[in-house]
Amino acid sequence: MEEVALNRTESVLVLIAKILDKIPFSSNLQESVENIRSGMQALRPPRIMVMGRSRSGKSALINAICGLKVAEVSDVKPETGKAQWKTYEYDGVDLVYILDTRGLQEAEAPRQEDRAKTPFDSIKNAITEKYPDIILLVCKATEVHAAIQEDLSICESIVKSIKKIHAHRKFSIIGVLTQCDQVAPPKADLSGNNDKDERKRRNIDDCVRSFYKYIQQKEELRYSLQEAIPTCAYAEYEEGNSGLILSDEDYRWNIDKLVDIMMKYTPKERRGSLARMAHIKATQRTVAETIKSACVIIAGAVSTNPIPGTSIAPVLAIQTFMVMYIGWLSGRSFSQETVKDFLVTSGVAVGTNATTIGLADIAIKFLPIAGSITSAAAAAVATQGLGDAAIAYFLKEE
Ligand SMILES: Nc1nc2c(ncn2[C@@H]2O[C@H](COP(=O)(O)OP(=O)(O)OP(=O)(O)O)[C@@H](O)[C@H]2O)c(=O)[nH]1
Ligand SMILES: [Mg+2]
Repeated sequence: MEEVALNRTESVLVLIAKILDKIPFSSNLQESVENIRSGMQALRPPRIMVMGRSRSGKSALINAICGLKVAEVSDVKPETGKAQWKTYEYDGVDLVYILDTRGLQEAEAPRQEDRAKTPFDSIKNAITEKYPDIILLVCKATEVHAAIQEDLSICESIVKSIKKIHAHRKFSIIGVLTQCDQVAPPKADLSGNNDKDERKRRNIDDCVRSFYKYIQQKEELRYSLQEAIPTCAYAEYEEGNSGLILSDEDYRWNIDKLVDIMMKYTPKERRGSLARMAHIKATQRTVAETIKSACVIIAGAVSTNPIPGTSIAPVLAIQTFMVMYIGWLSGRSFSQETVKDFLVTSGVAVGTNATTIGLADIAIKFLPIAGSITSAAAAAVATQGLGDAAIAYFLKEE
């Protein structure tokens, strides 16, 4: 019975929550408890709000950050429709939630398809429903001086609404200058060393300074503005859904720096999901190690306590959670399937049929006495071994 229940993702989380609740506050396990709790909180993709004029390169930027073609880059006509949180996925797994507020300049004009009176209302509905983790304020480098004041005024009223609705939340605004390859002189190389290249970079720096200054002039934006950064997002991708970036056609510039900045200003408990989205192995590994260490400590501590209301071994629940989590960090789904895949493919469960493998198999492999472990040390060692194997499997260096 327990196994059936545990096969469901939420049941694992419920079990873990029960285990953590039983641990007395202010014990020396508190840090590990907190790390697991914030790990659980982070189990949703990051929410990124992208504001910018039509054709400024918002969709291209999202793709460049993910390193995948998740968003449709519009070729000629600006897309219309209501602003809503959209899920972008890879391989059928949710990666990131984007609120794309297209065409700021048109924001005041009513549109028929939308039940809300104006696009501004529909943006307001979306942000009432869910607050953004981070806001990217996008402007095409060559349009910095092209009447962006009005755009910024609209951004300001949107940000004001977010602050009113989600008063207790903190969020950061990052200014992103896009399409910097288009800044004069035309043929210069963004990372090159000759005079022309340097002239291009100086021009880009000028654009960044102006952009930053313009944003700062808006009071509501000033306080949340962290940095402004120039980028180029241009790249070609494989055909089909969520195609991978083609390395021969990868002209991205400064995107890694943008992701670093996003990481820096994202609350700690949300960094894992950001690293997952942007495929940053180093951060994924750091977060995985933190979760693993916490799980090892908690597994050792609770190995002899039964979970109230079930006869499942707490160590088993913690190990399952840990493997699911490390798999999730690598971009898989947070599910039993991910655990099965690891057990079968990594050779941990040699000779076991992939379709029938269950938690009992994990227990047999890693717990000296499946279901009723009695030694804290053995539980910790088994969990450590499993965690290391999962990190090696899901987050191996390329
Ligand atoms: N040269 C160059 N072109 C870019 C870059 N980023 C985007 N583009 C091009 O700019 C055009 C618009 O890009 P999108 O990403 O669709 O712009 P958007 O802001 O999402 O547009 P809407 O969804 O219509 O509001 C496309 O033709 C892109 O290929 C860049 O960094 N460099
Ligand atoms: Mg777009």
